[in-house]
Amino acid sequence: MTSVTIGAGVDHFQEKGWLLTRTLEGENAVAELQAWVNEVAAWPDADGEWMHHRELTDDGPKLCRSENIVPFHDGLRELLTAGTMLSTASALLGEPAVLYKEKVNYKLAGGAGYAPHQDAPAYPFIDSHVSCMVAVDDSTLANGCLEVVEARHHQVLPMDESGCVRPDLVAAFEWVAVEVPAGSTLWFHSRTPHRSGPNTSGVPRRALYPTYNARSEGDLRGEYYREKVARFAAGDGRADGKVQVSLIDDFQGRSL
Ligand SMILES: O=C(O)CCC(=O)C(=O)O
Repeated sequence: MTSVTIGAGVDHFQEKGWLLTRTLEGENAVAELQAWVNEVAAWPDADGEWMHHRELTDDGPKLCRSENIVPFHDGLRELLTAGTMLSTASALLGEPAVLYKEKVNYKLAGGAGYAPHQDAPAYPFIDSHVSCMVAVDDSTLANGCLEVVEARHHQVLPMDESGCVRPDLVAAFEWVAVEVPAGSTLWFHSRTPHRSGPNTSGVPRRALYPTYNARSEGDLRGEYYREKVARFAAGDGRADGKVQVSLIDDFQGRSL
């Protein structure tokens, strides 16, 4: 897979809190990425290794997220832990980066959206981190692309009881929908407010979401997943009929 470099995008990222880059060039590279994600989706539900989560849609249960993937997939490990992805994360953090966590959000037809939130409160152990969405399929308004608030990445905002941005702030913000073509990447700061709607189209909106932290804070990926599995096992989850996929309650999907 070939990739392009970030260039002068660092200034845009610092000012706005987000940046769109092209990660994969050519139809073959996108088709290969889609094939890799199909492979992950076909993995069986496993004990304590990768994690699959499912949501209830009007068409029945559907996969909504897979996590802890790179130890088990060579192609995705190479894409997310080396090359352009790692160098872009390092450029945006201003120091060498290391992968903290990774997931696929599938948002298949009829899949649910995400309430307005910042990622920072969901990530224990690290202060300096950056996330992105690598579009596996074209991400459009109809299938639930991300919406961001520009230039509001300087502080953690007041939250409601679910860990999402307080409704009065949500209403006051100007939300910008960012459509992302397959093979491109939307980078966003860990404090950039973002949300997304449900997939009301007939086509999937799959995306990879790697998060990177400054390597100077340590390689904490293993610790993150140990903590997450422990919190889920301890029932530190939702009792409101929604699926718990995160350490905050941003996902709006119904549980099976
Ligand atoms: O995939 C989406 O639509 C939003 C994902 C998101 O914000 C998250 O997983 O925290």
